[in-house]
Amino acid sequence: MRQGALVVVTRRLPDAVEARMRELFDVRLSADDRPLSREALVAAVESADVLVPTITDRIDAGIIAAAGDRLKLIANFGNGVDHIDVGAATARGITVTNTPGVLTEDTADMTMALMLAVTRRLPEGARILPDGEPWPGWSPTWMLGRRITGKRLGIVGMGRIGQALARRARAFGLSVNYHNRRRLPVETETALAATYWASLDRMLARMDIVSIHCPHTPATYHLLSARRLKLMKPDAVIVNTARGEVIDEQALIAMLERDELAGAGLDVFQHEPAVDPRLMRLAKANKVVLLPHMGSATLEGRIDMGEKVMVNIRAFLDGHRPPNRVLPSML
Ligand code: 8YV
Repeated sequence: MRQGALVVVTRRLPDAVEARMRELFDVRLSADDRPLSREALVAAVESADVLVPTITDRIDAGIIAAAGDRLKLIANFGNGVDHIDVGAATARGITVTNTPGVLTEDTADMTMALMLAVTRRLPEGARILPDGEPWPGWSPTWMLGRRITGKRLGIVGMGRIGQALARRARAFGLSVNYHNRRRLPVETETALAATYWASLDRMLARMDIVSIHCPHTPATYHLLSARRLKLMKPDAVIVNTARGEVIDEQALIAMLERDELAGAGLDVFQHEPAVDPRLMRLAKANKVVLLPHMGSATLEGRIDMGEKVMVNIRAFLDGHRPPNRVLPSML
């Protein structure tokens, strides 16, 4: 890697991260924080030695093909890399890194928050007083939600975030169930009091709450298909803080409209940032809670993500293997 390698960052990052990047690298930062157009992204990969993208940049095979010979590292600001064609990058000798581990707890917190928001009707309740509706006072039968203690939680994808959710869920008195490509070691299962279901279908049919925590890969696209969603109990709730593509969103919407599921808490969508208008209508009818991809949105988390990005770039520029390399075989 030549001296004075140019690092191009596609979005604004926390001030502390940008300040440190200026000290460490010859860096071109985003002035206006707008998602880059395809043309702007092409221009970025033509001139950069290192690109720092986010989920808002679609780095497909076409973008990789347009990259200049200088581009050697894509240091993603984020954990999921489904917006990057890692195979195409690797084939061109471009290394890809991500930021695992530092958004685990924040995302698990947000999952619990969404779970409670749906079951205890938080957004609906929180609007009543500010909206100026007359409130005659407490009533034994008004605004009743559903208890989560004693219910069965099914975690789809038991990696770092799934396990962090399991720890929280236990404290809330939920029974923890999970489905994963690989069964966890027995010590981990015991520590989490988690029950493994080899069959996702069977697990779905028994759960009160299902929460998605697997990455989006070709193998998990619409993992929660129309057929599988129909296996769920009509009073069950689904929560997704992973990727919209893991659930067949149209099938989910149709079921929610027909009251074939009790509710959903969604932080991610299949065509982000576009959100299906039918979902908006369901939210207005208080059948779903929608968040604009806020799972990892804490200042601390974003600074930690920036740190990881910088460590990966520094190691790479100094000729070392960056700690958070993503290989096609990992996906
Ligand atoms: C990130 C996420 O903030 O890291 C991830 O995979 O989904 C987000 O919470 C986002 O991807 C930033 O690129």
